[in-house]
Amino acid sequence: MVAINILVGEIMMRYDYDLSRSAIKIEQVRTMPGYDEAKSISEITKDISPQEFETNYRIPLRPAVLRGGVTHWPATQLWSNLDYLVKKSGQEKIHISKGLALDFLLKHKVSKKLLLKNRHKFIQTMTVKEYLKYLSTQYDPNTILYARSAEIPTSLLDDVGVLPCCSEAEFNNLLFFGRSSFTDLHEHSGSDAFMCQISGTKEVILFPPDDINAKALYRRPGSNWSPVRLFNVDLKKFPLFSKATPYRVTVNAGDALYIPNPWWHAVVSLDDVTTTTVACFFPPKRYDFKSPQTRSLFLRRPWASRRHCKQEQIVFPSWFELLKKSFL
Ligand SMILES: O=C(O)CCC(=O)C(=O)O
Ligand SMILES: [Fe+2]
Repeated sequence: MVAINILVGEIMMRYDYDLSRSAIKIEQVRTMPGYDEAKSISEITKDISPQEFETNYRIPLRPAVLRGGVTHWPATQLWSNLDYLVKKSGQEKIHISKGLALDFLLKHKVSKKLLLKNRHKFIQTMTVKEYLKYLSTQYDPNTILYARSAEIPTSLLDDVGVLPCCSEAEFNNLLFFGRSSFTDLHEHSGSDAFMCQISGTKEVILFPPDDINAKALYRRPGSNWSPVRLFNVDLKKFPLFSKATPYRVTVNAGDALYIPNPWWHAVVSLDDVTTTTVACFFPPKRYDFKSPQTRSLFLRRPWASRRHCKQEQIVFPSWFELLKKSFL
């Protein structure tokens, strides 16, 4: 069976996936059922103390936007100047994804192994200079090229810093750099994150990771992507989506959005300009075992998760509790 699946996957891989999809616009996302009723999330100032942030947000796993949270990073002053980026990092290589990640996953129903093996089909490598040229003078809204989850060019690393309310956390930083970008509905498989907006404005639609949304977003065990496309929700295929409970927030340049594990979120550019986001991933202070994604994560990766719980002094629930909550 496994061999057949791999073979079918290999054959399907010969066809390009949906490269013809044009850029997703905020107006399309606004047609999503429940968009107008979406709740707002807490807004806090950047000088919140680490203790307050931990007690009110990290431990209860509540999202919040830190207005002006990264204005002290040099990147917020420097990176909207494309000449600066060319001068500083023009010759460095950057990985660019073609099309929408979820198009690829849904169309080919691929395993992670196969996905990695065929990376070259949907990830293109170019220099920062070439990519900037594409964004500024050769941009075509019918071909989505987006530096999604790319490594930050080494020469730009000094332009980003930490967040004082979370300064002890070891961040793993990734870059989202593009124009009219859209990232499909996903969650971070056990990591907390700060979405730090460096230039341009984005809107984020979030859903709490509870049982209602697991059903409404058609979560499949083992996957951190929802198959529901927020820019074109097919209620015939996904009727339970009408039960989803969205939140939404606008993230401006200089803001940092705290996305606790494992909240669902999708991210769309609000304007047609070059935008940069640095996503900082870090280990959570707490896991919520009431969430179906967390239970499934711990059942899938028991030893890594157990070690992590020990390091972070999180109480690891009994196997019986995990199984009971997952299947009953
Ligand atoms: O900016 C984007 O396109 C996606 C960002 C994101 O998903 C994140 O910061 O976790
Ligand atoms: Fe994300």
